[in-house]
Amino acid sequence: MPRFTLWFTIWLSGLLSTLPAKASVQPTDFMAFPQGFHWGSATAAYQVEGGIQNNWSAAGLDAGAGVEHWTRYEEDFTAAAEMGQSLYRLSIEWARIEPRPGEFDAGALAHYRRMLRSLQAKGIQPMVTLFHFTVPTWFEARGGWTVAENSQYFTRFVTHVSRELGDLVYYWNTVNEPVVYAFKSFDEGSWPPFKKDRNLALRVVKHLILAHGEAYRIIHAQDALASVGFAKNITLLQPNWPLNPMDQLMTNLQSYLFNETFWEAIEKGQLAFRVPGLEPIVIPYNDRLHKSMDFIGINYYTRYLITASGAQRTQPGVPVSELNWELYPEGLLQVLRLANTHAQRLRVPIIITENGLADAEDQLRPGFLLAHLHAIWQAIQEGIPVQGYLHWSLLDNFEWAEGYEHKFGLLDADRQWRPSARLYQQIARNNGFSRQLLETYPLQSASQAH
Ligand code: IFM
Repeated sequence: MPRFTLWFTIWLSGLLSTLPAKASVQPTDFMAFPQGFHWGSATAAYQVEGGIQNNWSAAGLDAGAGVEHWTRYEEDFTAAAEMGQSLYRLSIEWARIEPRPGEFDAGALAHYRRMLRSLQAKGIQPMVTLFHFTVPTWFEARGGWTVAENSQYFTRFVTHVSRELGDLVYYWNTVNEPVVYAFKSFDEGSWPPFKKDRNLALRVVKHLILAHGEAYRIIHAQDALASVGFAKNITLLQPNWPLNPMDQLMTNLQSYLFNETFWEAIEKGQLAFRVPGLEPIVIPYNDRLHKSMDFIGINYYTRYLITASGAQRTQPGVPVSELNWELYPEGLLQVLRLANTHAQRLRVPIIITENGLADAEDQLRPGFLLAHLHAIWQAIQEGIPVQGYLHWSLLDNFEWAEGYEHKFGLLDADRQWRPSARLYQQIARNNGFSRQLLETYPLQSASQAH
């Protein structure tokens, strides 16, 4: 192909990728979900439990008493069950289980067993996350995820937990939003250990990819039938000026790094990511990594527009959450189409492991919820195998460096149901929703606002 034609084709396909997702399916009178579809919600230990000493509390970002989920889990799970939820995602706090290297706390483990049993008694299947941004202080002191050899400590923890809790768990997430963690903690420097070194961030991505592969094999050695994946944040990234080839180029680079490296490494069992001036991520073929994924977990929140300099912008004048994240439900359909290309290659289903927004007044959440569920329903009509939706979050919680100000919960910290919790209950119990309901709670989306 002549060089000009090649560049023109690349540029044109970049341009076309920025068009709003074309709905292939129109809403029907009742949008039914497949039988057995999982309705649920997600939390993470440090954000809700309270009383945890780890690298965050040591770094001055102490979640304190949390929202006392550690002691109030019974009533929280009762609320989830009443809401019609059948899947609940929680994380196991490594610092509780292994407060000192090699010393495992049987009491903490027994407590998590009680929590898992309580879920099961209420007809809710647990999904357990093993690394959700927090580590014990002793692990951080040894260099944490920046040191390749330290992964052995994580795999020792995974071995212990999967042996002790495996009989109660089918769904596992090895890691949560690994690339977000790597860049917040080691490039942006806003999360512990507050480093600003892009090469370190890339190294952490590499170590987390490899740690995932090991954890996958360890869990499967305990239970061949377990379903093991990881929760990957996928933000829809589009060029700020769709006609500008430099914006397109930077978007492609960021999409690959932030959204696809993990999936690609697992599909091929190897990775070679090279950007001039930065440390490459090179993983030679590794059979423990190859195809180490039983489902694709997606955390979807928003979209960013990417400039040639690499900045991530929010379109001005569009509906946003309290955290200024654009509400862009159409993006979820686009993300699901992208994920489906990987799901087809690996022959695995997809689960939305997180989706939600900060909205204390619950003004946007009902429309947000319905619009995103509508996008999922459309994806399912297109044949994309989405098997579950977990709302972030069941409860208001500790939003990392932002603290407690922003409210993501279906329930508030006093366990009052927000109106959207009732709405979610209605949807989960009916396994779908009517067009009339969808139209009752419109969410003015970004593309409509243009
Ligand atoms: O609170 C976080 C969660 O821990 C990971 N995903 C995004 C959520 C909202 O920021």
